[in-house]
Amino acid sequence: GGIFPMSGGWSGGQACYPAAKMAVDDVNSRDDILPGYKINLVKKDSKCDAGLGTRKFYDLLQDQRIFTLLTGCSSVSTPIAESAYLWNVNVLAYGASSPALSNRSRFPSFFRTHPSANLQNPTRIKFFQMFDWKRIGIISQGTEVFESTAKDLLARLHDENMEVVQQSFHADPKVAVQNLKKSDVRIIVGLFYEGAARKVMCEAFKEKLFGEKYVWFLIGWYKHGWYTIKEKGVDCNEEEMTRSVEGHFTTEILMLNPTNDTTVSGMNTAEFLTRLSNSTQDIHLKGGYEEAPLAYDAIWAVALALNSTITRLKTSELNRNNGLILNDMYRSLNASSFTGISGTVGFDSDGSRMAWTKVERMENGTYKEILIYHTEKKIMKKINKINWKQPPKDRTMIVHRSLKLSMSAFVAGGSMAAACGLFCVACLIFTWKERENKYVIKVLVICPGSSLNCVSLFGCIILLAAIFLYGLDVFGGTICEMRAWTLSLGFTIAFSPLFAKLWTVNDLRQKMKKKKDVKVVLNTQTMVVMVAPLLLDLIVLVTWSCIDRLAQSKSKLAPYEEGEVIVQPELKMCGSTHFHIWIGVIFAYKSIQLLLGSFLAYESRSKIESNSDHQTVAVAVYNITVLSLLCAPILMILGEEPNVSFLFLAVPIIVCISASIAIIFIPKVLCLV
Ligand code: ABU
Repeated sequence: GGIFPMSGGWSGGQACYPAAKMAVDDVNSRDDILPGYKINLVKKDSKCDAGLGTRKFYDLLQDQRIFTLLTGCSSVSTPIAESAYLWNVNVLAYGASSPALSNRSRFPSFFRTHPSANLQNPTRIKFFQMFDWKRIGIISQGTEVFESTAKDLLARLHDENMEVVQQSFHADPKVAVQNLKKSDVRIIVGLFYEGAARKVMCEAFKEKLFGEKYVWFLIGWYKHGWYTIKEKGVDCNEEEMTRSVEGHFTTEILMLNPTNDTTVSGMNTAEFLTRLSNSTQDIHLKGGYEEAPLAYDAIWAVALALNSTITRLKTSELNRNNGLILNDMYRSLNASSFTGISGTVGFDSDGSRMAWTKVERMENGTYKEILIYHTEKKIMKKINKINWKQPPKDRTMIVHRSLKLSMSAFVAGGSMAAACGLFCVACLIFTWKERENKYVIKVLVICPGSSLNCVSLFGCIILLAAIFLYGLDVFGGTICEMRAWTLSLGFTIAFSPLFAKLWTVNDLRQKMKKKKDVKVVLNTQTMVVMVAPLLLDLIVLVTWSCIDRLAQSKSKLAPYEEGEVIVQPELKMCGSTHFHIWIGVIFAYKSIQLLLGSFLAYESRSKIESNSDHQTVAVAVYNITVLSLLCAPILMILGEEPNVSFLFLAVPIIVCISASIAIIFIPKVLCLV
C-alpha cells in the first residue's frame, strides 16, 4: 500500500508516486528479484492530512495482502506508524522528516528513506557562525515534525551560546510574527509546511519583517513557485509575496546520490532523472520532486527485503494474519544495504545516512545554490557568492554617540571671549592709569566711581572665564562646580558695583536736589549694597556645594535610525538632586537685583547732575537686564544641543559685557582725545 499526499502542506506524492511506480515496474521486470511474484502498489491520497491519512490506512487494511505501507508527510506517517505494528504492518516512509519518528519504542515497525529534519540544523548553525549571527528567531508550526526540529535546533543553538527567540503557531501566524518583530530578531528560521509558509511570509510582509535587514531560513522542499499559489486566508497579492520572500535562504538535505555510480536498479542518477522527467510533464515543478529518489529507493528496499523474506516464509504465510511477516520483513528491512538513487540505503534510528545539506538563496525570484555542507565531516563547499551589499546584523545595533561641543563653536566663542577679555583688561589699565589725571577728574570724574568700575571689570573677566569653562569637557564633576561658581559670582561681581553706584546716586538725589554739582562718595551704604549680593551668592553656592553637590552625568536623548543602526545620543550634563531648585533660587534673587537696578536707573535719570558716570551706568544696567532676562530662560530650554547652548551662553555674555563697557568707558576715553 502507498499513501501519497497529492496536495496539502507537502504535496510530495505528485512526483514521488511516479518515481515509486517506476521502481515497481523496474522490480517487476527483473527475474532475479521476487521470482514468481509481482509487486502491486495500491495508491491512496492523504492530502497530507493526519485524519484523512489514517482513514486511508484503514481502507488499505481491508486487504490482507498489504503488509508493508509506504507513507509520505510526517503528520500522516506519525499516527500510522504509531499503530501499524498492531496490524502486523511495517511502515516505510519516503517523505517523513519528523525527528520524533526516530524512536523505535514509539514506532516499533517504522523505517524511512527520508532523513530526519534535524540534519539541517548543524548546517544552519554553521551558516549563522559564518556571519557571526548570535541572536536567532525560530517560528514553527505547532505540529510534532516542526516542534521537534525546533527543539533540536534550540538545544544546539544554546550549546553554541546563541540567543534564541522562539515562537510557534497553529492556524494563524499573525501574533507569532508580530512577536518576532517586537523581539527585534533579524535572523529567522521558519519551520512549517508550504501552506503555512504562505501565511507567515504574508504576515512578514505586513509587519515589514523582510528586505535587506532580515534573513529568513525556510525549508527547501516547497514546490516550485510556492509563494505565488493562492492560499485561503492569505490576503497578500503575488507582488507582495514575491517581495516578501526575496533574499530568503533554504536548507535541504541532498537526496540524490552525488556520485554517478550504477545503483541496485542498474541505473545511475542521471538516467533516473531522465526517466522521471519523461514520466510526467514538468515533473520538476511538482511537489516532491526532490524526494522522488527516496520514493524510488523505498520500493527497492521493500522489494529486496521481501525477496529475502520469501526464502524464509511459505506463500501461505505472506499475509497479516500472523505476526511472522511483520517480524521477518522487519529483520530484512533492518539489514538493508544497497546503493540506491539517493545514496547508500540502510536504516538506523536517526536517519543520518545522508550528510550533505544544501543552502540556496532566492535572488531575483529564482533559487541560487550558495553552498553544500557535510554535517559529519564538517566540510563546506561554496558554490556561489551571496548577492548582498553586506551581511545584515543579527539585531538592531545601538551606537552610543556622545554629543560634544564642536571645535569650531568653541574657537568662535572662545576667541570672541578672549577679545572681550582684552577689552576689559585695556579698560582696567586705562582706569588705573588715569586715576590721578587732574583733567579727567575735573572734566569727567572717574574717582570715586573708578574703583567700582574696576571691580565690575574684574567680574566681567570672571564671567568670560566661565565661557571657557563651559567649553571644556574635563575635570568630571569639578567642572560643574567651577562653571556654577564663575558664572554666578562673575555676574554678581560685575553687576553689583553698577547697582551700588545707582543706589548711591539715587540715595543722594533726595538730599541734594538743590545743589548743582554733587560729589558722589563711596560710603558704607554703597559698600553694603555691593557686598550683600556677593555674600548672598556665596551662601547659596557654598550651601549648594555642601548639601547637593553638582556632578556630571550622561543624559540619553531621543534615539534615531541611521541606516542599519539606531543612534543613541548622549549628552554630558551637570546636575544635582535639586538642581532646578538651586537654579530657581539663584535666578530669583539675581532677577530681583536686575529689576531693581533698572528701576534705580530709571529713577535717577537726569534728575541729578552729579560728577558720577551714573547715566552711562544706567544705560548699561538696562542693557544687562534685558539681555539677561531674555537669554537665561532660553538657555535652559536649549540644554540638549551643545553647540547652540554654548553659543547662546557665550554670545549674550560677550555682547552684554562689550556693550556695557563700551557705554561706560568710551565716553571717558573720548574726553581725553
Ligand atoms: N521532505 C518532505 C518532508 C515532509 C514531512 O516531513 O512531512
